[in-house]
Amino acid sequence: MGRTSLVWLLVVFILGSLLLTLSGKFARTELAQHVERAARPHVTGSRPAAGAKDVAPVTGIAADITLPNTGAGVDPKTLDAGVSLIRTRDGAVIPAGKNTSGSGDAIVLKPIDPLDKDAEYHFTVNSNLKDTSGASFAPFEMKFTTAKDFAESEFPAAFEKVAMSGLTLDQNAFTSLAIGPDGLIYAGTFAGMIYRFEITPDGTLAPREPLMTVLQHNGGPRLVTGVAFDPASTRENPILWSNHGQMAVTPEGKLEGADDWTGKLSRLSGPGFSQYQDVLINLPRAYKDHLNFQIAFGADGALYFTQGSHTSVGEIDKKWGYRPERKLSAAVLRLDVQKLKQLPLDVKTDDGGTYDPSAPDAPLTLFATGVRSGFDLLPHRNGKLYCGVNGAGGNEGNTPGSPDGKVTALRDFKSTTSDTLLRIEAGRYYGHPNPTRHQYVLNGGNPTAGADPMEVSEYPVGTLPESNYAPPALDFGKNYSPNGLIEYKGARFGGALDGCILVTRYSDGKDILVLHLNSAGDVVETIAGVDGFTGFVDPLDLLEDDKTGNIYVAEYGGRTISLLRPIEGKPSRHAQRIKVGVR
Ligand SMILES: [Ca+2]
Ligand SMILES: [Ca+2]
Repeated sequence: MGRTSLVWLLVVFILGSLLLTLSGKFARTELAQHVERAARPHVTGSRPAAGAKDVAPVTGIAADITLPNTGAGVDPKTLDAGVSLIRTRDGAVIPAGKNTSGSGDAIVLKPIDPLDKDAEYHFTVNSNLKDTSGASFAPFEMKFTTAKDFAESEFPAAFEKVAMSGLTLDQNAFTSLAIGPDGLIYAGTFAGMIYRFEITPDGTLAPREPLMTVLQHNGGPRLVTGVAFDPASTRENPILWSNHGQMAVTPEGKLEGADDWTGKLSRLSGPGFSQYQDVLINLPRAYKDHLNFQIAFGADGALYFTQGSHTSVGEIDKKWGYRPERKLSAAVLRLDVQKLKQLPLDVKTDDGGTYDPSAPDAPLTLFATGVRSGFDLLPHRNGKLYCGVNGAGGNEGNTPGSPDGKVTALRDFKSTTSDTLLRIEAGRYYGHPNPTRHQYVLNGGNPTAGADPMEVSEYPVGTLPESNYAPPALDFGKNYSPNGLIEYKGARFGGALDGCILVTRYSDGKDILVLHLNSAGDVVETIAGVDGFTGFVDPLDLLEDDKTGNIYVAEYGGRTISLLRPIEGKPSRHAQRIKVGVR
C-alpha cells in the first residue's frame, strides 16, 4: 500500500470520526428507531412519473425512496435482482446501468441503448432489493410511454466516460472543482477538506494529499461550496479562495439545521496552502443548503458569488426553519478586493451587525438581486455573466405581501417554480422576493388575465412585476436543478462546442446539457444526449482542462469525479436538439 493510500485511509478515519461526533447531536430516541424499523424501505415517487406520456426514449429512470432503518443505505449488490425495466409489449428486460445515490435517497436506472419510440415500459422494484441491514423493499411498479415523434439527431461532439479508481469518497462528497496554476485539480468537499489531484497523461486523476487548512482553522467540518484561484496566482504562489459555511447534516444525509451568519470567504496561500485568512465573516447561512456559493472572478478583477436565499419564496416558512431573508441573501454579491482594509471584514447586516452594502466605500456590494439559489456563476468570453438557478420546491413556502397592500402575500404557496438560466446584469432583480430590500413580487407577478412571462397565476390579476425585474435567459423546466456551469473552449469537433455553455442537471436529467449561444449571448438551442454526457449520479460541478478538452464532473451523490474524454471523428447519434426562441 502506497503512502497516498495510507494518507487517504487516515483522512477517511478522521472524517468518519468527525461525522460520528456530529451525527450524535441528532441521535434519535429508541422509540422512534423502533417505529422506523417496523416500516419497510419503499419507493415514494419516480421520474418520469407513473403514467407519464411522451417520455424521451433516452430517459433515465429515477426513483425516490425512503429508508427507515437508520444508517442503512441501498445495498448495491441487490440492485440487479431487485430493480428492472421491462418493455410491456414482449416482456423484454432492458439492459441498463443501475445505481444508487451516495446519500441513498434515490435509485437511478439508465438504459444502455435508447428505448423504442411510442412504447410502454414498466419499471419495477421487487423484494430482492434490500437495504444494507437486509430489509427488503416493498414492491413498486410504474408504467410510462415513450414519445412517438422524437427527433434524434447527430451532434458533432462526443465523449467517452472514463471510470477512475481510488477517487470515491466515504462519508464525504465533492462539491466544487478548480484547476490550479500548478496544473493540479482542486476539489472542495462538503466536509471541508480540499482534495488535490495530479492529471496523468491519459487525463485520469491521481490523488495527492488533501488540504486540511479550512478544517483546521474552523475547528471541524465545513461545507465548502466553492474553490477558485485568484487571477494573480502564479505556479510558485498560488492563491486559493474558498467559500464555505457551517456543515450541518441530518442522519438521513440532508443538509439541514445550520446556524445563521456562519458563512465565510477565505483565502489560502503559502507553502502547502498553510496560510489561512478569513476575508469575509458572518455571511448569511440558510437553515438548509443555501449559503455563499461558488466564486468567479470577473473581467473587472472583482470577485463574484451568489448568496443563496433563506426561504422558499421570500417569506419565512417551516421547511427553511423560519429564518428570514437578510440584506445580503438571494443576491449576486460583488467583492471589490481593492477596497478591503482590515481583515476579516465582518459583513453581518442585522442581529447586532452593522454592515451596510450600500455604503459609499463598501467592499462587498449587491450586484444583482432576486437570485434564489445560483450555485455557479459563469463569466463568459462574450462579456455576459450567467447563473443557473434552482426554483422553489412545491408545497413549502410563503411569499411576502407589501406593507402598502399593493402586493398580496401568498400563504402556503403550492407551486414548484421553474429552474432557470439567468444572464446577470447589474442592478436587476431576478424574481426571488426579499422584504428587507422591499422586494415583494415573486418572478413576473400576474400583470394581465392572459399568459404573462414567468407569471405566478396565484397572484390577483394586476400584480405587476418589480420595476427592475429581468426574466431568465432560459427556462429549464421544473426539478432539473441546474448547477455547475462552464464555457467549453477549443476547436475540436469542428468548433461545435466552442463557446457553448455546459450545465450539469443534478436532479432530473442527471446529465450535462449543452446550451448553444448566438453572438448576442442568447441561448438559441439546447442539446441533450451527447455521448458521455448522461447517466451521472447527482452531477454538481464540472471543469474543463483547456489543454486537452477533457471534462471532469463532480458527482455529489456518486461521491466521485468522472473523466469525460473527447472522441474525435465519431459524432453523437442520439442527441436531442431543441431550438429556443429568443425573447
Ligand atoms: Ca396572467
Ligand atoms: Ca463551478
